[in-house]
Amino acid sequence: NTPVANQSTNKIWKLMEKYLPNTKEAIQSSVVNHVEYTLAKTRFDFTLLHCYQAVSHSVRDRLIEAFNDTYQYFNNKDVKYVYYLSLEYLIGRCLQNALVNLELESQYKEAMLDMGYNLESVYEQEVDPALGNGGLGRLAACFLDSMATLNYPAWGYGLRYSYGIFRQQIKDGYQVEVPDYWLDRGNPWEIERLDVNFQIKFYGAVTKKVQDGKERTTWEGSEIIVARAYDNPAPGYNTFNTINLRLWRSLPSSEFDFKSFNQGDYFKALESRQRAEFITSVLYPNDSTYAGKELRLKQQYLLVSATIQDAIRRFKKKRKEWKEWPKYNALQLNDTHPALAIVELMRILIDIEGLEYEDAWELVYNSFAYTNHTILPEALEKWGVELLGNLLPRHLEIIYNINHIFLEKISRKYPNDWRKLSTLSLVEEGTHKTIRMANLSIVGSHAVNGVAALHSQLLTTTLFKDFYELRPTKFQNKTNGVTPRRWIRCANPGLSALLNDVVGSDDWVIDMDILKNFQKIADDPAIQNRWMQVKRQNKEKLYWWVKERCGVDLNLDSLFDIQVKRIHEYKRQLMNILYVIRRYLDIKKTPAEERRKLFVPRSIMFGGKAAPGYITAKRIIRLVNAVSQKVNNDQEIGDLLKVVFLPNYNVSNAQVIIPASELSQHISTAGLEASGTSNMKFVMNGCLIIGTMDGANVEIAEEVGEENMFIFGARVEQVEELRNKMRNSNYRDYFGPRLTEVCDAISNDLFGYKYDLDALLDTIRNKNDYYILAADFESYCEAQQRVDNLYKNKSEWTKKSILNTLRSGKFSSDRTIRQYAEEIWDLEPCEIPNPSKSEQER
Ligand code: H53
Repeated sequence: NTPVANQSTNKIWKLMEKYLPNTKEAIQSSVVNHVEYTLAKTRFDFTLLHCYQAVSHSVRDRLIEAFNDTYQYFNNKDVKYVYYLSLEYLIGRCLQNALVNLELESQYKEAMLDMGYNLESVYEQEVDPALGNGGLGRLAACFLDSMATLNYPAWGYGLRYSYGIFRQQIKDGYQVEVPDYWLDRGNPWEIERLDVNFQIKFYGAVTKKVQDGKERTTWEGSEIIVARAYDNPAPGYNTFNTINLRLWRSLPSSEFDFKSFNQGDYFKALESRQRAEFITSVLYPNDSTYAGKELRLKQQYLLVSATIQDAIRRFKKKRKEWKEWPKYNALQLNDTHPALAIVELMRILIDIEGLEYEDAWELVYNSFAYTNHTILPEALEKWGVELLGNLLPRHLEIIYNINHIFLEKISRKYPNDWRKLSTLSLVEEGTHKTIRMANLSIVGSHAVNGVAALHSQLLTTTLFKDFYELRPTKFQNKTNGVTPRRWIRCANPGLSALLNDVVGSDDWVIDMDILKNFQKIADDPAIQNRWMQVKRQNKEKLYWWVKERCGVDLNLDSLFDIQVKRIHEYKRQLMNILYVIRRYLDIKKTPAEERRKLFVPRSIMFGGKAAPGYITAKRIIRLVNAVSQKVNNDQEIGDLLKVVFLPNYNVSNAQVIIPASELSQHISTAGLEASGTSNMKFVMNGCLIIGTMDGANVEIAEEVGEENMFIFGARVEQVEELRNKMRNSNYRDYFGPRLTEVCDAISNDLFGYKYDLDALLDTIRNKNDYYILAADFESYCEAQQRVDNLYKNKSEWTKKSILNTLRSGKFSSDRTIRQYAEEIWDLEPCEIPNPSKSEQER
């Protein structure tokens, strides 16, 4: 690949230095070029989908210019990088986001309209890349947006699953999972890097040899596959910086099963090639529970090994000494899923680069940091030593080594404290011996953080108490955040225009804190009116969405009350639907002429996926649909109450649902939701929260004021006592009369599906009600009453809605990322000069 002659390469470079112009004509010609030359379409077989593809390619061209320049610039400036390692990225649709961030949306809108296309309907053609389950994956996507926008030199690393999270259909009220082969129409956003491939080894054996008086360990894997890079540019807003999300895909290596080929066993050899491709084929659909499957461990190791090899290759190009590794590299673990990266870097440094153990450890320790996202015991990853030792024998050995050295330190510090030794150990002893990935992550990292103040505090006082006492300065808090670019600017154009007028510019898009300065507008009747109009338009959009997908006609004057999130017992969708039944029964009991006076019309919506194996969660969906069926068809009720299950909740649907909501529910058992992030999106969009003092709700209350929310329920300190009270007592003693009546109605088959629904109720009746639903039910009902009372006063409600938005600045992921960069990564921004500002012809 040597260039033919210097002169001609210079010529190429000169030509490449030019940027695509963004005039209407230039945009149109680039779109048309892609229609003709990339898609090879004629005017006779050209559809809206092709239009989307051509527009996306044309936008991608512009992204690539920025993306190439960005890393070139970073490289020249010799910067430190942060590597964000995550098994999940829930990025959602790309086209609008890219146009907004490149500040080209209006130009494209005009150019497309002039050719007869409405850009919004073009957006609708895009399928969501849904390579994540819920909060953790969406957080990673918001972080990429903020890292790019704040000009941090960053790389996102993940896996390119062929199947993202399943598509949810509702059949006869039950969830049905349909595979999401999101790549079937191609993916115009990614850049396949045919030349970026790394070998990944599995299984095999470890051997020790003495070389020059030193013991050298080598690991020969017996299965070798390849990880290939697919790059996904992530543009910043109001900057030319565009960073990369590099996703790995597993492929067979060329040497793959050479033996079978040579022995003429063609089919056996092909079979093993397919096994290699299978590794990145599907995302595990569990949120906050862990699947101890070998395939999942292979996925984790593939991400980790390819990423570390890539980072090392990049570092080696700098020709620095190894001791400078932490100065140039920060590695952030998004939960314990990529925790093997710690071990993989140790292995390479010791076995391949020949570093001494202690020197290698120092580099690892100073570059790694770990974010914990949950204290739920069922989510904590523990790999059986047999499984781990079989798949990655050398890694298990290194883990034992790390543990040995660590426990020696502990026993020197706390002699004979067996309890401490056994809780701190990386190894959980027992009939089924396991490796605790959280302990490994803590021991191997210089910083450990929780994702909201309450959660971080709980980590240090409960789950990681002993680690905290050992080294308190290691533990930090980084309250989550969400990007205002996607969650206001893209999702809520009406509110964006209003905020532009209030502020006098669109500066709030990169500096949400300035909104605080405009709080006096909350009382202004003209602003309030406009605010209500915006909400009304968003409600209309959702109205049509619901009508089309659920066949339900909502009352636009009703209160839009929404709970959308993964279905989980701790999130207590069950409490919400039991309250809906309560309300239904109360309406029925009230004389018809008094109903409208006493009850505010409500449209109560639920949405979210249940993990395919989580039966209780699936029954909750069944109950919501059973209630919906009954209530929506009850002539007596009319539009006073509607209940809807919104199918297939995902990022693009969230962008319609959230801006339309007036009340949103974040009602987890105190102490169990680490942070929550949709609560932040709702608040930004002027939605009032009904919620418990859990996760980031606590900080939202601090920022917007408790008087602007509907807080209820037990506080975290009270939960254990309430549980103790219920333990070994009959549910009839702890159910209040209101809850009893509701459960009896279900058991008396008012909604049908008695078998499923009784089994569901048994989780609160006969299983000691671990999530203290019964204990919180009364105070929840009271909070709901306060909601009704306030909604009757439109002006007061709107005032609170406005204040929620204006005081939500803290929850921008820009704030979060700045804190990570300054307090954990020690990372400086590096902004590349914007050519549009220096080049007139652009
Ligand atoms: O992570 C979110 C939190 C949320 C928490 C969630 C999460 C997952 O989505 C998956 C696994 C896990 O351990 C935690 O439940 O509270 O907001 C982002 O931090």
